[in-house]
Amino acid sequence: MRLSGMANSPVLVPILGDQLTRTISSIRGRSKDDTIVLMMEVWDEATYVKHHKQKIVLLFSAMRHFAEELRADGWTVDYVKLDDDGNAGSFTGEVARAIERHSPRAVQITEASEWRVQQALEEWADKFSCEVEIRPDDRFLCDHATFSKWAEGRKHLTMEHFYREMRKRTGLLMTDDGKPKGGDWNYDKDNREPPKGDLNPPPVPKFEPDAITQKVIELVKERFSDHFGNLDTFLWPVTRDEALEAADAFFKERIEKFGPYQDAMVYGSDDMFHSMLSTSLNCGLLDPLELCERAEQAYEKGSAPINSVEGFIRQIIGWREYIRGFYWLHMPGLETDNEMNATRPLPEFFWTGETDMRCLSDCIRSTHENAHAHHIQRLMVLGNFCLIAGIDPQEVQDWYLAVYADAYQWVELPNVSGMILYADGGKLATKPYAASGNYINKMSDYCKECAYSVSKKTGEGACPFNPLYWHFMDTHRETLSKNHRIGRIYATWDRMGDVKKQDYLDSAQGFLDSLEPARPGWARTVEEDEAEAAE
Ligand code: FAD
Ligand code: DLZ
Ligand code: SF4
Repeated sequence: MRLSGMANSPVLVPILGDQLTRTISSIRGRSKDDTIVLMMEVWDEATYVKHHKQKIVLLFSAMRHFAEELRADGWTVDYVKLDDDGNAGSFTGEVARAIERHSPRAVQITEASEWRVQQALEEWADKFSCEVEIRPDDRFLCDHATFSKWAEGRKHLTMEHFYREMRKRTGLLMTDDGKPKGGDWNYDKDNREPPKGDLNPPPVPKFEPDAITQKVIELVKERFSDHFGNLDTFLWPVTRDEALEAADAFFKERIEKFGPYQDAMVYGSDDMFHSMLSTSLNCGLLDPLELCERAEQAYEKGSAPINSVEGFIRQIIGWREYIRGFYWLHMPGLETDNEMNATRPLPEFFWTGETDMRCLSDCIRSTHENAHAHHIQRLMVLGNFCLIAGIDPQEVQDWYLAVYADAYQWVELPNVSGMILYADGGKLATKPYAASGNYINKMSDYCKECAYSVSKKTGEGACPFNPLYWHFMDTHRETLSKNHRIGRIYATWDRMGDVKKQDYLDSAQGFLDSLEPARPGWARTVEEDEAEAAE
Protein backbone atom coordinates (compact mmCIF):
# COMPACT_ATOMS: atom_id res chain seq x y z
CA MET A 1 0.00 0.00 0.00
CA ARG A 2 1.31 3.47 -0.88
CA LEU A 3 0.83 5.99 1.89
CA SER A 4 1.81 9.02 -0.18
CA GLY A 5 -1.72 10.37 -0.36
CA MET A 6 -2.39 10.31 3.38
CA ALA A 7 -2.95 13.90 4.42
CA ASN A 8 -2.00 13.84 8.10
CA SER A 9 0.88 11.44 8.08
CA PRO A 10 4.29 12.97 8.70
CA VAL A 11 7.47 12.93 6.66
CA LEU A 12 10.24 10.83 8.19
CA VAL A 13 13.67 12.48 7.97
CA PRO A 14 16.55 10.16 8.91
CA ILE A 15 19.66 12.14 9.83
CA LEU A 16 22.87 10.09 9.72
CA GLY A 17 25.81 10.47 12.07
CA ASP A 18 27.83 12.62 9.68
CA GLN A 19 24.87 14.87 8.83
CA LEU A 20 24.73 16.85 12.07
CA THR A 21 24.07 20.19 10.38
CA ARG A 22 20.94 22.19 11.23
CA THR A 23 20.57 23.25 7.59
CA ILE A 24 21.12 19.78 6.10
CA SER A 25 19.17 19.43 2.83
CA SER A 26 16.87 16.68 4.17
CA ILE A 27 15.32 18.99 6.76
CA ARG A 28 15.77 22.39 5.14
CA GLY A 29 12.45 24.10 4.49
CA ARG A 30 10.41 21.46 6.32
CA SER A 31 7.70 22.29 8.81
CA LYS A 32 8.23 21.08 12.37
CA ASP A 33 4.54 20.13 12.55
CA ASP A 34 4.67 17.30 10.03
CA THR A 35 8.26 16.06 10.34
CA ILE A 36 9.71 13.28 12.43
CA VAL A 37 13.48 13.28 12.57
CA LEU A 38 14.94 9.80 12.98
CA MET A 39 18.41 9.28 14.42
CA MET A 40 19.84 5.79 14.87
CA GLU A 41 22.80 4.31 16.69
CA VAL A 42 23.29 1.05 14.84
CA TRP A 43 25.66 -1.85 15.32
CA ASP A 44 26.50 -2.14 11.59
CA GLU A 45 27.89 1.40 11.42
CA ALA A 46 29.85 1.01 14.62
CA THR A 47 31.48 -2.23 13.49
CA TYR A 48 31.87 -2.37 9.68
CA VAL A 49 35.44 -1.68 10.66
CA LYS A 50 36.54 -1.72 14.28
CA HIS A 51 36.54 2.05 14.70
CA HIS A 52 38.78 3.70 17.27
CA LYS A 53 36.81 3.94 20.52
CA GLN A 54 37.04 7.75 20.38
CA LYS A 55 35.36 7.83 16.98
CA ILE A 56 32.35 5.92 18.29
CA VAL A 57 32.16 8.19 21.35
CA LEU A 58 32.45 11.26 19.12
CA LEU A 59 29.66 10.16 16.79
CA PHE A 60 27.22 8.88 19.43
CA SER A 61 27.78 11.85 21.72
CA ALA A 62 27.53 14.41 18.88
CA MET A 63 24.36 12.65 17.66
CA ARG A 64 22.79 12.70 21.13
CA HIS A 65 23.66 16.39 21.62
CA PHE A 66 22.32 17.24 18.16
CA ALA A 67 19.03 15.44 18.90
CA GLU A 68 18.69 17.42 22.15
CA GLU A 69 19.27 20.69 20.28
CA LEU A 70 16.68 19.82 17.65
CA ARG A 71 14.15 18.92 20.36
CA ALA A 72 14.84 22.16 22.23
CA ASP A 73 14.12 23.95 18.98
CA GLY A 74 10.71 22.27 18.66
CA TRP A 75 11.46 19.33 16.33
CA THR A 76 10.11 15.85 17.02
CA VAL A 77 13.07 13.50 17.18
CA ASP A 78 12.78 9.73 17.35
CA TYR A 79 16.21 8.69 18.66
CA VAL A 80 17.16 5.02 18.75
CA LYS A 81 20.02 4.18 21.09
CA LEU A 82 22.37 1.28 20.49
CA ASP A 83 21.02 -0.74 23.41
CA ASP A 84 17.32 0.03 22.88
CA ASP A 85 15.10 -3.05 22.73
CA GLY A 86 14.60 -4.34 19.22
CA ASN A 87 17.33 -2.15 17.61
CA ALA A 88 17.62 -3.76 14.18
CA GLY A 89 21.33 -2.91 13.91
CA SER A 90 21.23 -1.28 10.49
CA PHE A 91 19.97 1.94 8.90
CA THR A 92 17.57 0.01 6.66
CA GLY A 93 16.24 -2.08 9.54
CA GLU A 94 15.72 0.98 11.73
CA VAL A 95 13.98 2.99 9.00
CA ALA A 96 11.68 0.00 8.43
CA ARG A 97 10.83 -0.04 12.15
CA ALA A 98 10.28 3.73 12.17
CA ILE A 99 7.91 3.40 9.21
CA GLU A 100 5.92 0.89 11.26
CA ARG A 101 5.80 3.30 14.21
CA HIS A 102 4.94 6.50 12.36
CA SER A 103 3.30 5.50 9.06
CA PRO A 104 4.96 8.41 7.26
CA ARG A 105 3.79 9.60 3.86
CA ALA A 106 7.40 9.84 2.74
CA VAL A 107 11.01 9.34 3.78
CA GLN A 108 13.29 12.24 2.94
CA ILE A 109 17.03 11.90 3.43
CA THR A 110 20.24 13.60 2.35
CA GLU A 111 22.45 11.32 0.25
CA ALA A 112 25.03 9.28 2.17
CA SER A 113 28.67 10.33 2.06
CA GLU A 114 29.85 6.75 1.60
CA TRP A 115 29.19 4.40 -1.31
CA ARG A 116 28.32 1.45 0.95
CA VAL A 117 25.54 3.38 2.69
CA GLN A 118 24.30 5.09 -0.48
CA GLN A 119 23.76 1.66 -2.07
CA ALA A 120 21.48 0.76 0.84
CA LEU A 121 19.58 4.07 0.59
CA GLU A 122 18.95 3.53 -3.09
CA GLU A 123 17.13 0.27 -2.34
CA TRP A 124 14.67 1.96 0.02
CA ALA A 125 12.24 3.10 -2.67
CA ASP A 126 11.59 -0.53 -3.65
CA LYS A 127 11.63 -1.82 -0.09
CA PHE A 128 9.34 0.63 1.62
CA SER A 129 5.68 1.38 1.11
CA CYS A 130 6.06 5.15 1.08
CA GLU A 131 7.87 7.55 -1.20
CA VAL A 132 11.58 8.00 -0.72
CA GLU A 133 13.39 11.17 -1.71
CA ILE A 134 17.19 11.33 -1.59
CA ARG A 135 18.46 14.90 -1.69
CA PRO A 136 21.95 16.06 -2.67
CA ASP A 137 24.40 16.93 0.11
CA ASP A 138 25.06 20.55 -0.74
CA ARG A 139 27.44 21.07 2.17
CA PHE A 140 30.03 20.02 -0.38
CA LEU A 141 30.80 22.89 -2.71
CA CYS A 142 31.21 20.81 -5.84
CA ASP A 143 28.33 18.48 -6.73
CA HIS A 144 28.80 15.09 -8.43
CA ALA A 145 27.73 16.30 -11.87
CA THR A 146 30.06 19.32 -11.79
CA PHE A 147 33.01 17.15 -10.78
CA SER A 148 32.27 14.56 -13.47
CA LYS A 149 32.01 17.32 -16.05
CA TRP A 150 35.32 18.79 -14.96
CA ALA A 151 36.96 15.34 -15.07
CA GLU A 152 35.53 14.37 -18.46
CA GLY A 153 38.14 13.97 -21.17
CA ARG A 154 41.08 14.93 -18.93
CA LYS A 155 44.12 12.72 -19.18
CA HIS A 156 45.01 13.42 -15.59
CA LEU A 157 42.86 14.84 -12.81
CA THR A 158 45.31 17.42 -11.53
CA MET A 159 44.16 18.79 -8.18
CA GLU A 160 45.69 22.21 -8.86
CA HIS A 161 43.52 22.70 -11.96
CA PHE A 162 40.40 21.71 -10.05
CA TYR A 163 41.37 23.99 -7.17
CA ARG A 164 41.70 27.05 -9.42
CA GLU A 165 38.24 26.38 -10.80
CA MET A 166 36.95 26.20 -7.25
CA ARG A 167 38.63 29.49 -6.34
CA LYS A 168 36.89 31.12 -9.30
CA ARG A 169 33.53 29.52 -8.53
CA THR A 170 33.53 30.44 -4.85
CA GLY A 171 35.31 33.78 -5.24
CA LEU A 172 37.51 32.85 -2.29
CA LEU A 173 40.82 34.75 -2.26
CA MET A 174 39.95 36.37 -5.60
CA THR A 175 40.22 40.06 -6.47
CA ASP A 176 37.31 41.90 -8.06
CA ASP A 177 38.98 41.62 -11.44
CA GLY A 178 39.24 37.83 -11.21
CA LYS A 179 42.89 37.51 -10.12
CA PRO A 180 44.21 35.43 -7.20
CA LYS A 181 44.76 37.61 -4.12
CA GLY A 182 48.42 38.02 -3.30
CA GLY A 183 49.34 37.47 -6.96
CA ASP A 184 49.83 33.68 -6.97
CA TRP A 185 47.34 30.82 -6.98
CA ASN A 186 49.43 28.59 -4.75
CA TYR A 187 52.00 29.28 -2.01
CA ASP A 188 52.97 25.68 -1.34
CA LYS A 189 56.65 26.49 -1.79
CA ASP A 190 56.41 28.70 1.34
CA ASN A 191 54.78 25.96 3.35
CA ARG A 192 57.69 23.60 3.93
CA GLU A 193 59.59 25.02 6.89
CA PRO A 194 61.35 22.33 8.92
CA PRO A 195 60.81 22.57 12.67
CA LYS A 196 63.67 24.69 14.01
CA GLY A 197 64.02 25.80 17.65
CA ASP A 198 61.17 25.84 20.10
CA LEU A 199 58.00 26.36 18.11
CA ASN A 200 55.63 26.27 21.10
CA PRO A 201 52.32 25.92 19.26
CA PRO A 202 49.47 27.30 21.41
CA PRO A 203 47.40 24.47 22.94
CA VAL A 204 44.31 23.37 21.05
CA PRO A 205 41.09 23.76 23.09
CA LYS A 206 40.06 20.49 24.71
CA PHE A 207 36.53 19.71 25.83
CA GLU A 208 35.99 17.76 29.02
CA PRO A 209 33.26 15.12 28.57
CA ASP A 210 29.88 16.27 29.94
CA ALA A 211 27.22 13.89 31.33
CA ILE A 212 26.05 12.83 27.84
CA THR A 213 29.57 12.07 26.66
CA GLN A 214 30.42 10.25 29.88
CA LYS A 215 27.44 7.98 29.41
CA VAL A 216 28.57 7.18 25.89
CA ILE A 217 32.10 6.54 27.13
CA GLU A 218 30.70 3.94 29.55
CA LEU A 219 28.71 2.35 26.71
CA VAL A 220 31.76 2.18 24.45
CA LYS A 221 33.93 0.74 27.23
CA GLU A 222 31.36 -1.97 27.74
CA ARG A 223 30.37 -2.78 24.15
CA PHE A 224 33.51 -2.01 22.15
CA SER A 225 36.28 -2.96 24.55
CA ASP A 226 38.13 -4.90 21.85
CA HIS A 227 38.40 -1.84 19.57
CA PHE A 228 41.68 0.07 19.21
CA GLY A 229 42.36 3.29 21.09
CA ASN A 230 42.58 5.08 24.38
CA LEU A 231 39.40 6.58 25.83
CA ASP A 232 40.81 8.52 28.79
CA THR A 233 42.05 11.19 26.43
CA PHE A 234 38.69 11.91 24.74
CA LEU A 235 38.53 15.69 24.41
CA TRP A 236 36.96 16.31 20.97
CA PRO A 237 34.23 18.92 20.37
CA VAL A 238 30.83 17.21 20.29
CA THR A 239 28.51 20.19 19.72
CA ARG A 240 28.49 23.01 17.22
CA ASP A 241 29.23 25.52 20.01
CA GLU A 242 32.32 23.57 21.03
CA ALA A 243 33.41 23.16 17.41
CA LEU A 244 33.03 26.92 16.90
CA GLU A 245 35.16 27.52 19.98
CA ALA A 246 37.82 25.25 18.51
CA ALA A 247 37.63 27.14 15.21
CA ASP A 248 37.85 30.53 17.00
CA ALA A 249 41.05 29.41 18.71
CA PHE A 250 42.57 28.27 15.41
CA PHE A 251 41.81 31.54 13.61
CA LYS A 252 43.03 33.58 16.59
CA GLU A 253 46.10 31.67 17.67
CA ARG A 254 47.41 29.16 15.13
CA ILE A 255 46.53 30.03 11.56
CA GLU A 256 49.45 32.47 11.30
CA LYS A 257 51.97 29.62 11.48
CA PHE A 258 49.73 26.95 9.91
CA GLY A 259 51.22 27.56 6.46
CA PRO A 260 54.95 27.54 7.11
CA TYR A 261 54.87 24.55 9.46
CA GLN A 262 52.24 22.50 7.64
CA ASP A 263 54.73 19.72 6.86
CA ALA A 264 56.78 19.90 10.07
CA MET A 265 56.80 17.08 12.63
CA VAL A 266 57.98 17.29 16.24
CA TYR A 267 58.18 14.32 18.59
CA GLY A 268 55.25 14.42 21.05
CA SER A 269 53.70 17.53 19.45
CA ASP A 270 50.45 16.10 18.18
CA ASP A 271 48.63 19.22 17.00
CA MET A 272 51.39 21.58 15.80
CA PHE A 273 49.66 24.51 14.06
CA HIS A 274 46.98 22.35 12.43
CA SER A 275 43.34 23.32 12.78
CA MET A 276 42.25 19.97 14.28
CA LEU A 277 38.83 20.69 12.77
CA SER A 278 38.40 17.67 10.47
CA THR A 279 36.38 15.67 13.03
CA SER A 280 33.85 18.52 13.37
CA LEU A 281 33.85 19.30 9.67
CA ASN A 282 33.24 15.71 8.58
CA CYS A 283 30.32 15.04 10.92
CA GLY A 284 28.67 18.35 10.08
CA LEU A 285 29.27 20.49 13.15
CA LEU A 286 31.23 22.94 11.00
CA ASP A 287 30.70 24.06 7.44
CA PRO A 288 33.56 24.09 4.92
CA LEU A 289 32.62 27.43 3.39
CA GLU A 290 32.30 29.20 6.75
CA LEU A 291 35.83 28.07 7.66
CA CYS A 292 37.28 29.29 4.37
CA GLU A 293 35.53 32.64 4.75
CA ARG A 294 36.96 33.03 8.23
CA ALA A 295 40.43 32.21 6.91
CA GLU A 296 40.07 34.89 4.23
CA GLN A 297 38.91 37.39 6.87
CA ALA A 298 42.06 36.64 8.87
CA TYR A 299 44.11 37.56 5.78
CA GLU A 300 42.08 40.74 5.17
CA LYS A 301 42.54 41.81 8.79
CA GLY A 302 46.27 41.22 8.52
CA SER A 303 46.29 38.57 11.24
CA ALA A 304 47.50 35.75 8.96
CA PRO A 305 49.86 35.71 5.98
CA ILE A 306 48.77 34.70 2.48
CA ASN A 307 50.70 31.41 2.51
CA SER A 308 48.84 30.22 5.63
CA VAL A 309 45.43 31.37 4.46
CA GLU A 310 45.81 30.12 0.89
CA GLY A 311 47.22 26.81 2.22
CA PHE A 312 44.23 26.31 4.52
CA ILE A 313 41.67 27.23 1.84
CA ARG A 314 43.43 24.92 -0.65
CA GLN A 315 43.14 21.98 1.77
CA ILE A 316 39.40 22.51 2.00
CA ILE A 317 38.05 23.71 -1.35
CA GLY A 318 40.94 22.05 -3.17
CA TRP A 319 41.95 18.74 -1.62
CA ARG A 320 38.82 17.96 0.39
CA GLU A 321 36.42 18.61 -2.49
CA TYR A 322 38.70 16.98 -5.06
CA ILE A 323 39.03 13.84 -2.90
CA ARG A 324 35.27 13.59 -2.54
CA GLY A 325 34.68 14.03 -6.29
CA PHE A 326 37.44 11.52 -7.06
CA TYR A 327 35.88 8.97 -4.68
CA TRP A 328 32.47 9.04 -6.36
CA LEU A 329 34.02 9.00 -9.80
CA HIS A 330 36.07 5.88 -9.10
CA MET A 331 33.88 3.81 -6.80
CA PRO A 332 33.50 0.90 -6.37
CA GLY A 333 36.72 -0.07 -8.20
CA LEU A 334 38.91 2.08 -5.97
CA GLU A 335 38.35 -0.32 -3.07
CA THR A 336 40.05 -3.22 -4.82
CA ASP A 337 42.70 -1.46 -6.94
CA ASN A 338 46.19 -2.86 -6.33
CA GLU A 339 48.41 -1.58 -9.14
CA MET A 340 51.63 -2.28 -7.25
CA ASN A 341 50.54 -5.86 -6.41
CA ALA A 342 51.28 -5.26 -2.76
CA THR A 343 50.46 -8.28 -0.60
CA ARG A 344 52.41 -7.98 2.66
CA PRO A 345 50.22 -8.08 5.79
CA LEU A 346 50.09 -4.97 7.99
CA PRO A 347 52.72 -5.31 10.71
CA GLU A 348 51.61 -5.86 14.27
CA PHE A 349 53.30 -2.64 15.41
CA PHE A 350 50.65 -0.56 13.60
CA TRP A 351 48.38 -1.60 16.47
CA THR A 352 50.84 -1.69 19.35
CA GLY A 353 53.22 1.14 18.42
CA GLU A 354 56.00 -1.20 19.52
CA THR A 355 58.79 -0.48 17.08
CA ASP A 356 62.20 1.09 17.48
CA MET A 357 61.45 3.35 14.52
CA ARG A 358 60.86 6.54 16.49
CA CYS A 359 58.90 8.31 13.75
CA LEU A 360 56.42 5.47 13.38
CA SER A 361 56.04 4.80 17.09
CA ASP A 362 55.27 8.51 17.72
CA CYS A 363 52.66 8.66 14.96
CA ILE A 364 51.03 5.44 16.18
CA ARG A 365 51.08 6.68 19.78
CA SER A 366 49.25 9.86 18.72
CA THR A 367 46.81 7.77 16.70
CA HIS A 368 46.09 5.54 19.71
CA GLU A 369 45.83 8.43 22.19
CA ASN A 370 43.96 10.97 20.08
CA ALA A 371 42.39 9.08 17.14
CA HIS A 372 44.36 11.62 15.10
CA ALA A 373 47.69 12.14 13.39
CA HIS A 374 48.41 15.17 11.30
CA HIS A 375 48.61 15.10 7.54
CA ILE A 376 52.30 14.74 6.98
CA GLN A 377 52.49 11.96 9.59
CA ARG A 378 49.70 10.10 7.75
CA LEU A 379 51.35 10.73 4.39
CA MET A 380 55.12 10.65 4.76
CA VAL A 381 55.67 8.46 7.82
CA LEU A 382 52.83 5.92 8.07
CA GLY A 383 51.81 6.07 4.41
CA ASN A 384 55.33 6.13 3.01
CA PHE A 385 56.18 3.08 5.13
CA CYS A 386 53.13 1.15 3.87
CA LEU A 387 54.02 2.06 0.27
CA ILE A 388 57.67 1.10 0.32
CA ALA A 389 57.14 -1.98 2.50
CA GLY A 390 54.49 -3.18 0.02
CA ILE A 391 51.61 -3.54 2.49
CA ASP A 392 48.35 -4.92 1.10
CA PRO A 393 46.09 -1.92 0.21
CA GLN A 394 43.01 -3.46 1.77
CA GLU A 395 44.77 -3.91 5.10
CA VAL A 396 46.04 -0.33 4.93
CA GLN A 397 42.57 0.98 4.03
CA ASP A 398 40.98 -0.86 6.94
CA TRP A 399 43.58 0.47 9.32
CA TYR A 400 43.19 4.12 8.29
CA LEU A 401 39.40 3.83 8.30
CA ALA A 402 39.46 2.30 11.77
CA VAL A 403 41.93 4.47 13.63
CA TYR A 404 41.07 8.12 12.87
CA ALA A 405 38.12 9.99 14.36
CA ASP A 406 37.72 11.95 11.09
CA ALA A 407 37.76 8.83 8.89
CA TYR A 408 34.91 8.11 6.47
CA GLN A 409 35.53 6.05 3.39
CA TRP A 410 34.89 8.97 0.99
CA VAL A 411 37.94 10.79 2.33
CA GLU A 412 40.08 7.92 3.64
CA LEU A 413 40.05 5.75 0.51
CA PRO A 414 41.34 8.19 -2.14
CA ASN A 415 44.02 9.34 0.30
CA VAL A 416 45.10 5.75 0.98
CA SER A 417 44.64 4.10 -2.38
CA GLY A 418 45.58 7.11 -4.50
CA MET A 419 47.75 9.42 -2.48
CA ILE A 420 49.90 7.06 -0.41
CA LEU A 421 49.87 3.65 -2.09
CA TYR A 422 49.61 4.47 -5.80
CA ALA A 423 47.26 1.47 -5.81
CA ASP A 424 45.00 3.30 -8.29
CA GLY A 425 47.85 3.26 -10.84
CA GLY A 426 48.33 7.04 -10.82
CA LYS A 427 44.79 8.30 -11.29
CA LEU A 428 45.26 10.64 -8.33
CA ALA A 429 48.98 11.19 -7.87
CA THR A 430 51.39 11.60 -10.75
CA LYS A 431 54.02 9.55 -8.93
CA PRO A 432 54.28 7.48 -5.75
CA TYR A 433 55.24 9.54 -2.66
CA ALA A 434 58.16 7.24 -1.84
CA ALA A 435 60.93 8.65 0.32
CA SER A 436 63.96 7.46 2.27
CA GLY A 437 64.78 8.50 5.84
CA ASN A 438 66.25 11.79 4.56
CA TYR A 439 62.86 13.38 4.05
CA ILE A 440 61.70 12.47 7.58
CA ASN A 441 64.98 13.74 9.01
CA LYS A 442 64.64 17.05 7.17
CA MET A 443 61.05 17.68 8.25
CA SER A 444 61.15 16.40 11.85
CA ASP A 445 63.20 15.98 15.00
CA TYR A 446 62.47 12.24 15.07
CA CYS A 447 65.80 10.91 13.89
CA LYS A 448 68.03 12.58 16.48
CA GLU A 449 67.09 10.10 19.18
CA CYS A 450 66.07 7.14 17.09
CA ALA A 451 67.55 3.70 17.72
CA TYR A 452 68.34 3.62 14.00
CA SER A 453 70.78 5.89 12.24
CA VAL A 454 69.28 7.90 9.41
CA SER A 455 72.68 8.45 7.82
CA LYS A 456 73.40 4.72 7.72
CA LYS A 457 72.15 3.29 4.44
CA THR A 458 72.38 -0.46 4.90
CA GLY A 459 73.15 -3.16 7.47
CA GLU A 460 72.73 -3.30 11.21
CA GLY A 461 71.31 -0.06 12.67
CA ALA A 462 70.55 1.55 9.33
CA CYS A 463 67.28 3.51 9.12
CA PRO A 464 64.87 0.97 7.54
CA PHE A 465 63.38 3.66 5.28
CA ASN A 466 66.73 3.81 3.41
CA PRO A 467 66.96 0.24 2.06
CA LEU A 468 63.17 -0.05 1.77
CA TYR A 469 63.13 2.94 -0.55
CA TRP A 470 65.58 1.34 -2.99
CA HIS A 471 63.96 -2.07 -2.63
CA PHE A 472 60.64 -0.48 -3.65
CA MET A 473 62.21 1.38 -6.57
CA ASP A 474 63.98 -1.75 -7.77
CA THR A 475 60.87 -3.93 -7.45
CA HIS A 476 58.79 -1.54 -9.53
CA ARG A 477 61.43 -0.51 -12.02
CA GLU A 478 59.49 -1.61 -15.04
CA THR A 479 56.51 0.61 -14.22
CA LEU A 480 58.24 3.54 -12.56
CA SER A 481 61.14 4.00 -14.96
CA LYS A 482 58.56 5.13 -17.54
CA ASN A 483 57.27 7.84 -15.21
CA HIS A 484 59.01 11.10 -16.13
CA ARG A 485 58.58 12.48 -12.58
CA ILE A 486 60.48 9.66 -10.93
CA GLY A 487 62.19 7.69 -13.72
CA ARG A 488 65.45 9.68 -13.57
CA ILE A 489 66.22 8.20 -10.15
CA TYR A 490 67.24 4.93 -11.80
CA ALA A 491 70.40 6.56 -13.12
CA THR A 492 71.46 7.07 -9.47
CA TRP A 493 70.52 3.46 -8.65
CA ASP A 494 72.55 2.10 -11.53
CA ARG A 495 75.59 4.20 -10.66
CA MET A 496 75.76 2.41 -7.31
CA GLY A 497 77.02 -0.81 -8.84
CA ASP A 498 75.95 -4.36 -8.17
CA VAL A 499 77.52 -4.90 -4.75
CA LYS A 500 75.98 -1.81 -3.19
CA LYS A 501 72.67 -2.49 -4.83
CA GLN A 502 72.63 -6.02 -3.46
CA ASP A 503 73.50 -4.66 -0.03
CA TYR A 504 70.42 -2.41 -0.15
CA LEU A 505 68.20 -5.23 -1.33
CA ASP A 506 69.47 -7.67 1.31
CA SER A 507 69.07 -5.11 4.09
CA ALA A 508 65.52 -4.38 2.99
CA GLN A 509 64.66 -8.07 2.73
CA GLY A 510 66.12 -8.77 6.18
CA PHE A 511 63.96 -6.01 7.63
CA LEU A 512 60.82 -7.13 5.79
CA ASP A 513 61.34 -10.72 6.95
CA SER A 514 61.51 -9.51 10.54
CA LEU A 515 58.07 -7.87 10.43
CA GLU A 516 55.49 -9.63 12.52
CA PRO A 517 52.07 -9.59 10.86
CA ALA A 518 49.17 -8.17 12.84
CA ARG A 519 47.08 -10.73 14.62
CA PRO A 520 43.65 -10.72 12.95
CA GLY A 521 41.23 -8.50 14.80
CA TRP A 522 43.91 -7.55 17.28
CA ALA A 523 43.38 -4.44 19.34
CA ARG A 524 44.24 -3.22 22.80
CA THR A 525 41.52 -3.81 25.36
CA VAL A 526 40.26 -1.23 27.86
CA GLU A 527 41.92 -3.32 30.58
CA GLU A 528 45.29 -3.03 28.84
CA ASP A 529 44.83 0.74 28.45
CA GLU A 530 43.91 1.11 32.11
CA ALA A 531 46.84 -0.99 33.23
CA GLU A 532 49.16 1.20 31.15
CA ALA A 533 47.60 4.41 32.51
CA ALA A 534 48.04 3.16 36.07
CA GLU A 535 51.78 2.50 35.60
P1 FAD B 1 44.50 20.70 8.74
O1 FAD B 1 45.92 20.41 8.49
O2 FAD B 1 44.19 21.82 9.67
O3 FAD B 1 43.81 20.96 7.32
C1 FAD B 1 42.55 21.65 7.21
C2 FAD B 1 41.51 20.77 6.60
O4 FAD B 1 41.83 20.48 5.26
C3 FAD B 1 41.29 19.43 7.25
O5 FAD B 1 40.48 19.53 8.39
C4 FAD B 1 40.63 18.63 6.13
O6 FAD B 1 39.25 18.83 6.13
C5 FAD B 1 41.21 19.25 4.86
N1 FAD B 1 42.25 18.38 4.26
C6 FAD B 1 43.57 18.52 4.33
N2 FAD B 1 44.18 17.58 3.58
C7 FAD B 1 43.21 16.80 3.07
C8 FAD B 1 43.21 15.66 2.24
N3 FAD B 1 44.34 15.10 1.79
N4 FAD B 1 42.02 15.11 1.94
C9 FAD B 1 40.86 15.64 2.37
N5 FAD B 1 40.81 16.73 3.17
C10 FAD B 1 41.97 17.31 3.50
N6 FAD B 1 41.20 13.46 6.30
C11 FAD B 1 39.99 13.20 6.80
O7 FAD B 1 39.23 14.13 7.07
N7 FAD B 1 39.57 11.93 7.00
C12 FAD B 1 40.36 10.86 6.71
O8 FAD B 1 39.94 9.72 6.87
C13 FAD B 1 41.65 11.11 6.19
N8 FAD B 1 42.48 10.08 5.88
C14 FAD B 1 43.71 10.35 5.36
C15 FAD B 1 44.54 9.28 5.04
C16 FAD B 1 45.79 9.53 4.50
C17 FAD B 1 46.64 8.37 4.09
C18 FAD B 1 46.23 10.84 4.29
C19 FAD B 1 47.56 11.10 3.69
C20 FAD B 1 45.42 11.91 4.62
C21 FAD B 1 44.16 11.69 5.16
N9 FAD B 1 43.30 12.74 5.50
C22 FAD B 1 42.05 12.47 6.00
C23 FAD B 1 43.68 14.13 5.22
C24 FAD B 1 44.36 14.89 6.39
O9 FAD B 1 45.42 14.15 6.88
C25 FAD B 1 43.38 15.23 7.51
O10 FAD B 1 42.26 15.87 6.97
C26 FAD B 1 44.01 16.16 8.52
O11 FAD B 1 45.13 15.57 9.10
C27 FAD B 1 43.00 16.53 9.59
O12 FAD B 1 43.58 17.34 10.58
P2 FAD B 1 43.28 18.89 10.64
O13 FAD B 1 41.82 19.13 10.71
O14 FAD B 1 44.12 19.46 11.74
O15 FAD B 1 43.79 19.37 9.24
C1 DLZ C 1 30.81 6.33 12.04
C2 DLZ C 1 29.44 6.09 12.56
C3 DLZ C 1 29.26 5.24 13.65
C4 DLZ C 1 30.40 4.65 14.39
N1 DLZ C 1 28.04 4.94 14.10
C5 DLZ C 1 26.96 5.53 13.53
C6 DLZ C 1 25.64 5.24 13.97
O1 DLZ C 1 25.41 4.41 14.82
N2 DLZ C 1 24.63 5.90 13.39
C7 DLZ C 1 24.81 6.81 12.39
O2 DLZ C 1 23.85 7.42 11.94
N3 DLZ C 1 26.04 7.03 11.91
C8 DLZ C 1 27.11 6.44 12.46
N4 DLZ C 1 28.36 6.67 11.98
C9 DLZ C 1 28.49 7.55 10.80
C10 DLZ C 1 28.05 6.80 9.56
O3 DLZ C 1 28.89 5.68 9.35
C11 DLZ C 1 28.04 7.76 8.38
O4 DLZ C 1 27.04 8.69 8.56
C12 DLZ C 1 27.82 7.01 7.11
O5 DLZ C 1 28.88 6.18 6.88
C13 DLZ C 1 27.67 7.96 5.94
O6 DLZ C 1 27.66 7.27 4.73
FE1 SF4 D 1 62.31 7.14 11.35
FE2 SF4 D 1 64.60 6.34 10.23
FE3 SF4 D 1 64.46 8.70 11.43
FE4 SF4 D 1 64.38 6.48 12.87
S1 SF4 D 1 66.08 7.19 11.66
S2 SF4 D 1 63.08 8.26 13.11
S3 SF4 D 1 63.26 5.13 11.52
S4 SF4 D 1 63.35 8.07 9.62
